[in-house]
Amino acid sequence: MSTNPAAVDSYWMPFTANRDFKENPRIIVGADGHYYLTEDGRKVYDAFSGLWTSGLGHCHPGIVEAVQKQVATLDYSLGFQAGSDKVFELAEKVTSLAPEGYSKVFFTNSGSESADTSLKIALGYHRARGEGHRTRLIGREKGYHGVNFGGMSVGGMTPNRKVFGSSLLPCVDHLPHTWDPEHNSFQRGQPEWGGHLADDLERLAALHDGGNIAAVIVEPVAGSAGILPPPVGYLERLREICDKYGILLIFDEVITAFGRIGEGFGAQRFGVMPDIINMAKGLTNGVIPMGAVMVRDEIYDAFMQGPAEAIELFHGYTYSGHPVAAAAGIAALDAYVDEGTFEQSRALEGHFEEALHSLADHHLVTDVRNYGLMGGVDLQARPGAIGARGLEVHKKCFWDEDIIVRNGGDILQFSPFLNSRPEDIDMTVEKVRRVLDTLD
Ligand code: PXG
Ligand code: PLP
Repeated sequence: MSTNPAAVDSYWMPFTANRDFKENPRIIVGADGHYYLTEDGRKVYDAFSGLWTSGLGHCHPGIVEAVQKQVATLDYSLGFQAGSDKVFELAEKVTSLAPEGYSKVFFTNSGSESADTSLKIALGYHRARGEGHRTRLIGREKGYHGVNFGGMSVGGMTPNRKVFGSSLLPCVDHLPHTWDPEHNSFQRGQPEWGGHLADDLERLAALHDGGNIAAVIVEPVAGSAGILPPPVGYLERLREICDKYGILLIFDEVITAFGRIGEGFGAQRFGVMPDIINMAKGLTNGVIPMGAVMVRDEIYDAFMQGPAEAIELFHGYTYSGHPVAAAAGIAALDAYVDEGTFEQSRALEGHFEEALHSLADHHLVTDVRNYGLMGGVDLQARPGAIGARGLEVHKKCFWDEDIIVRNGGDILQFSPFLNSRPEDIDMTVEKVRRVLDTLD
């Protein structure tokens, strides 16, 4: 059985080389636990756990049951001026995983929407406090905050920006990224070198006056750009400088939340508390699209003024707090706690690091980086064909080794299930090495 060619042709795929894909489509029809089922009847191991989404594995029984029950009970509820019981319950559960001081959650449908929501909340917060002149937003080179206009503007992935350059938001600057192969290649965990790069925020504060800057947004560990852990002291320094000038610090934890780096949130792992935390992906284990923005109490409180019957934040999505997504979220968060998922993830880190770095001796590998259960392996680009070698690894892994390995250009990315077994990690690395050995 195979999907008919007209159907394949009808779909414009996201972040995909459409013409190349359609020559030999990789179509997935089912999933169970740590495996996908392909259209040609193979079981394919998922070494990327969805798209960083599905740390508990696919079709988790507790989540499946919660979704099935919810869709038959309350399929949709308006979320403006009324709301489903499930979304309130989920909000409380999210805050229960957070450090003290974060007691309010706004729901979105994706990480991209979370990014734009967080930037709007930052601007609204300053304005509500009489500092509406604080309009400048600071992102970081190689940052990824989704693909909507706000997130794209503060983001720093060149291919995602270049076509839209003249339409990006004004009043945005970028901190330098922290990857420098001369100083921190083949680094295990956090690099010792690079903490000083946070001081660039002082330079921007001097240039614009820190009092004009609304927010700084960073991923605690940059994900999409190829897994760039923060240098030692870097996040602490950002927090200090933000405090000095009254700038809000936003952590985009779309990847790093919910156990990917061994805690509920990366903020806890690094011991650095931002003002706003963005999340998505693991919030529902990827089962139903959902994102969220969690804020410190004083941010919410700043909006709560004026007549009590007036809307405080003119922002929201038709599907904000969708009851079926909320039910999936509740079941996912319960599973994380009941199954000890964050502890499982933390216990696997050391093995994952060793296994991934065993690829360092391969002649095509130019760097290996890891933090928590996030891993990146850089391949030497084929001359004149950037990204071709990475895509070839992805395709050969799929067809010849029955495994999904994600490539972002020539960077192989690894996002093992949080409840993987050590032998699953070894098998992944073995298969990747076998494929690398076939490349010219
Ligand atoms: N912020 C961060 C930090 C992300 O990692 C988004 C925002 C956007 O989320 P949505 O749900 O709108 O896609 C992301 C998403 C990869 C990969 O291969 C990473 C993402 C998505 C797809 C693939 O690294 N990150
Ligand atoms: N476009 C139009 C014409 C709409 O009516 C709406 C929502 O009502 C939107 C866009 C926004 O859609 P969503 O709330 O799903 O983001």
